[in-house]
Amino acid sequence: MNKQAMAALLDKIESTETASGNPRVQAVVNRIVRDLFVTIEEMDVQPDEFWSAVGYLTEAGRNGEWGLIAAGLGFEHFLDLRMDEAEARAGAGGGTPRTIEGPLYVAGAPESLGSARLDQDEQPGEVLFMQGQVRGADGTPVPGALVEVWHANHLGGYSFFDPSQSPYNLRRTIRTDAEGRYRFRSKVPVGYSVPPGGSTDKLLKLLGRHGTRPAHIHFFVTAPGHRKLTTQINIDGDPYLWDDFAFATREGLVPPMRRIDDPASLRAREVAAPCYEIDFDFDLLAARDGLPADRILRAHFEA
Ligand code: MBD
Ligand code: FE
Repeated sequence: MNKQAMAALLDKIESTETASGNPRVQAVVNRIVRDLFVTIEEMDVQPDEFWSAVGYLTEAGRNGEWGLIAAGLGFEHFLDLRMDEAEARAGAGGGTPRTIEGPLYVAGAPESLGSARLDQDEQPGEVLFMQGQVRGADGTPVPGALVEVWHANHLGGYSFFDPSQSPYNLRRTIRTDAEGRYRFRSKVPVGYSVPPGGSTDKLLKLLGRHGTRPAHIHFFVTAPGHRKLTTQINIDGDPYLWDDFAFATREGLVPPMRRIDDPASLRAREVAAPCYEIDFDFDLLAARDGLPADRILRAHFEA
């Protein structure tokens, strides 16, 4: 189409905005509309295609899949890379790498001091112990830090979103002890896959992609005076370890998992079959002015 006519229409649309609006929203929306006009023009998007996209976006929202789509299209990891760069520019690099929160956190998990058992439902799977220390930027332990942990079950399902599990199964909040340590007992998780036939699955299929994550465990680590850390660890050896549909696997977040099978160790842990153990410490950055917000505002469910 005629370039001047397109520019004239965009100018006309923008000229209807007034100072009673929000300048930030105006600037961002104007940019997105311009970019989409250009996409439609250059890709010669047909009306059927446009309205099919509108129908798709509507259905995806109705299905509550926008968080999944944001992860699957790489937006959430992109935001992480931008935060990393902003911190590095401000001279605040280092610490345990962050990685995406994902759409399956649920607020309000039961809290305990020092240690917790996450697997409250009777379900199959190998027993996993995980433990470590929370440390500040100077390397000193952080007592009283909150370690929020959540992960999938042996079928890749998360409680709350998977109605077959009881509320808060495999979700806990652990306050670190006087030495800054946390410890939990749970079951080795299995990788999550997007709901078959859902909006995310449909889109990924059209892109010729899979919708599977490698097995992982999510964490929020918070303590006054420190930056909130949002991260995950991966279960080493998962076939999807470096083929995550959400692009969240990072160097430094794949700790070794030890197999424990000698009878004395199993007895000491009150476990009947061979189990696994992971050691992982969290190194937090110091909170200070001039860094991007670390407590990301995002809608959360509460069971
Ligand atoms: C998950 O478990 C997850 O962590 C992400 C990011 C997306 C979908 C499912
Ligand atoms: Fe997850």
